[in-house]
Amino acid sequence: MGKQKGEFTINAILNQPDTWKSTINIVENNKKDILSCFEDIDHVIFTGCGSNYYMSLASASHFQYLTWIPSRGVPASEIYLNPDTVFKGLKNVLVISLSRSGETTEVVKAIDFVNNNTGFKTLYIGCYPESMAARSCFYKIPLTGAREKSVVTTKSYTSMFLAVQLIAGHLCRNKEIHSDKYLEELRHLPEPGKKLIDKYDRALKSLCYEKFVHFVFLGSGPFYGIACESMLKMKEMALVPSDAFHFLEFRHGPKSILSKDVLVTGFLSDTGAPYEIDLTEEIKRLGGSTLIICEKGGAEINACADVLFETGTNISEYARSILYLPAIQLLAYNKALSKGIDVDVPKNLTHYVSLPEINNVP
Ligand code: F1P
Repeated sequence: MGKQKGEFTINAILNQPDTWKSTINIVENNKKDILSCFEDIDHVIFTGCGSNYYMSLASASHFQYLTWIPSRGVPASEIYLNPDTVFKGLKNVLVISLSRSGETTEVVKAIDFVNNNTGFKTLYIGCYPESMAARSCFYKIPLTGAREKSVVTTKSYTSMFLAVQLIAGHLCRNKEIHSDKYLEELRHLPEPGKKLIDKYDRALKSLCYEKFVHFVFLGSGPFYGIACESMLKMKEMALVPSDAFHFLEFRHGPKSILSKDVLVTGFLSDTGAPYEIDLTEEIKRLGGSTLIICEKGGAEINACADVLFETGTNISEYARSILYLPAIQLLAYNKALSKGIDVDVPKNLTHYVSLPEINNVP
């Protein structure tokens, strides 16, 4: 029998909690070596392209919050095109390259630049230990179990991000976080992950995604990088316009696009919830449609959410953010199917971007 439309992608989405288990084993079994990469490190730069640039943003906010090591996410190209804007004034930097393939040209060039010009150490996190990026980095954490047949990244994203979160948990210095509890929450994510994927899958059947022509994703703190990745998934899979903003930024111009055909998804944070709910009420008043994803609803949230996805896990917000992504991966997948798109063959995209040399440029 031939392959079903989108089969590779949907399998990767549905099976991701099993892949998280293998990620947890790899990080925990190699903990000593992995943590040695961070000895005497004062700054961390996360870098990558596409999804993995957005993972860099999410990783930097989680990493700094937990470890108190100043951290930043930058696109790989900025490292060799504008190095002073990334490195000037920094000492003892670890550059962490996030790349599923390890073959993306900008990522490889960024690592070469760091190796040849800075004296800083580099760490590869991705799925291919023999790739150019992995071979050029000083350290590597190969997550071979997270490889995907699909072009768009789903389970590799959440697995690589989980690896970063586990490392941050082990290096945790934030007194507000109980690191043992945080690590336990991460190690148990596959269980609620499975249940939630099932729940989202059923809930999405009653969402009329066909009618929406524009998707907006809002998130603050731990959820901004997740909002950006959601925006990219919607573009790559369903070929629809999509945007991502820090939650409260939506008031400052972007709200002008609102109509009932625009679906605004809000990832509610614990700290910002009152402000985020207030903005969601405004979005409703201005005629937008709303999907709220949060840990727990309530009267106020119910009143402003057209659709509500509750995780209901009792997991702290910095540990549960990857549980929000499968909802959007499934939304994008279903929106694509409703348009007759085969997401396994996404328009204009390849597994990674390989560029020819351009003469006389950095
Ligand atoms: C990065 C990437 C993907 C994107 C696209 C092209 O690849 O930009 O994020 O979905 O298909 O490649 P990699 O560096 O993680 O291998």
